Amino acid sequence: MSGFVDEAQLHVKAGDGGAGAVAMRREAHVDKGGPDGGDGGRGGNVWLVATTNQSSLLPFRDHPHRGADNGGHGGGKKKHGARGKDLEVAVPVGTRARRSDGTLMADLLNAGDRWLAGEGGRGGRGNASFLSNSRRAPAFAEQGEKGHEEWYDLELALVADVALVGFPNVGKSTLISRISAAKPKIADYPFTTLEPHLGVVRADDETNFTVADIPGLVEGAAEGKGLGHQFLRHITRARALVILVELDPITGVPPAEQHRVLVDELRRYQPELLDRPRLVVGSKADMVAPEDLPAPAAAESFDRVDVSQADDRTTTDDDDATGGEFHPDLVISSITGQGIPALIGRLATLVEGARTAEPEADGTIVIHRPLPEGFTVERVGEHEFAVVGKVAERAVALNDVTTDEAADYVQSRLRRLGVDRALAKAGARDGDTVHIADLSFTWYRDQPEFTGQPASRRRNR
Ligand SMILES: Nc1nc2c(ncn2[C@@H]2O[C@H](COP(=O)(O)OP(=O)(O)OP(=O)(O)O)[C@@H](O)[C@H]2O)c(=O)[nH]1
Ligand SMILES: [Mg+2]
Repeated sequence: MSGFVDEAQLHVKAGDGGAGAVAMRREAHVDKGGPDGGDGGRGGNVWLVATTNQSSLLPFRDHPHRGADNGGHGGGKKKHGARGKDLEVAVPVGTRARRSDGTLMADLLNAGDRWLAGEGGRGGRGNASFLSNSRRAPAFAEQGEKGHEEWYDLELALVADVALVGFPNVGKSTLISRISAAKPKIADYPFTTLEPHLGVVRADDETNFTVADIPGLVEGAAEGKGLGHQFLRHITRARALVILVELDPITGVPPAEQHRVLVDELRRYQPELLDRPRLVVGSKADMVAPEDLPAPAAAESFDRVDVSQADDRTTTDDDDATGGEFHPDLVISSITGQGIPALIGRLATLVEGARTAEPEADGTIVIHRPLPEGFTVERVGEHEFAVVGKVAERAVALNDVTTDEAADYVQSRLRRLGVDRALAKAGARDGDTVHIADLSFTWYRDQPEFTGQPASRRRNR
C-alpha cells in the first residue's frame, strides 16, 4: 500500500494548567500561619515542527491525536506545580495547517520551522497569591486553565527545487534514479509511479538541489483525468520545472504534442506555473538515430518567453510523428548518460538563479493566535447574558467561589476588567442572570456582594 499521504486531520490538545493550592502555614511555634498554597504549573504546549526526515502525513491517518502533558498542581509551603512538558509533533517540510473553517494557520516551509498549534493552559494561582490587607487568610485558589484543543486539517505540498513533469512512461523515474540516490520503481508501463518521490542531486561540492518525481500527467489532468491530477499540487512549490518529453514515444504521441499538452495542463491547473523557469528535455535519446535527433532550441529559448510563444502555437495536422516542430533545450539518455551532466549543470544554474531572486525567506507563516484576548458580552435571553473570553473566564475560575472573600475577589476583578460596564452597556439590569464559563450568578450593578448571598463573614479555617 501507498505510504504517501498528503492530507490528514490532526487533533491537538495542549496540557491543562495545574490548580493552585489552598493551604495554611502550620508550624510548631506559629499558632496561625498565613496562606501558603503554591501555584499550579503551566500545561505543555503542542508545536508542529517541520522536518525533512518525513515526507508523508501517513502517521496522522490512523493516529490523529497529539497531546502535551498537564501542569502539576500546587502544594502547601508555596510549592509550585511542575510545568507540563511541551510536545513537538514532527511534520514534513511543506505542511500547511488549516482550521476547520479553512483558515490557513501555518505554512511550514523550511526544516526547523515551528508553529504553536496548541497553547498550554496557565497554572492557577495558589491562595498565597491572594493575600492582601483586606484578605488575611484567603481560602480560595485559581483553577488551572484548560489547554487549547482543536482539530486541524493538514495538507502537504512538497517543497522541491525541481519538479519532473511528463507523460507516463517517458523515463522520469529512471532520470531521478540516475541523478540522485532516490530509488523509485521503474517499469515499461504507464503509471508505474503512484506517488511523488524526492531525490537530492549533488551538482558540485557546494550545490545541492532536490528533484521531485511526480506521477505521469495525461491530457485532462487538470480536470482530474489520470493519476497526475491529485499530484499537481506538488509541482506548485518547485523553483524550476523540467518538461520531460519522450523522443520516440511508444504511446505514439509526438514530442511536440506531448509538450503542448503538458504546458496546457500546467496553465489550466495554475497559470503562474508557466512563470517558473523551465527546461524542455527530450528523453531516451538512445532510441533515436543521431541524425534524427531534434535540433536543440536556440540558446535564448532558455528564456521562457520564447517557450511560451511556442506554446501558443496551434498544432496542425502537418506535425509529423516525430514532432518536427519540437526543439528541446537538451536531449538526454538516462541509459547511456548522454546529456546528463549538462542537464545537472543547467538545473543547478536555474535553481541558483531562482533562489537568489527569492525574497528573504522568513519561514513560517503564522496567522492567528488560538484565542483572542479580551471578552465579549452576548445577550442570550431576555434577562440573561453570557460573557465570553479568556480574561473573564480566568477571573471566575476559582476552586471555590462560595466564600465571601472569593466572591469579593471575583467581583472586583470583573469590575476592573470592565465586565460590569460592558454588561450595563449591553442592557443588563439588576437581578439578571450572567454566565461566565461554568459559573452563573445574579448580577447587581455597584453592589459589593457578588451573588447576593448573605453577607455574614465566615471565618476561614
Ligand atoms: N532506452 C531507454 N529507455 C529508458 C530510458 N529512460 C527510461 N527508460 C525506460 O522507459 C520505461 C519507463 O521508465 P520510467 O522511468 O518508469 O518512466 P516514468 O516516466 O517514471 O513512468 P511513470 O512512472 O509510469 O509515469 C522503463 O522501461 C525504462 O527502463 C532511456 O533513457 N533510454
Ligand atoms: Mg515513474
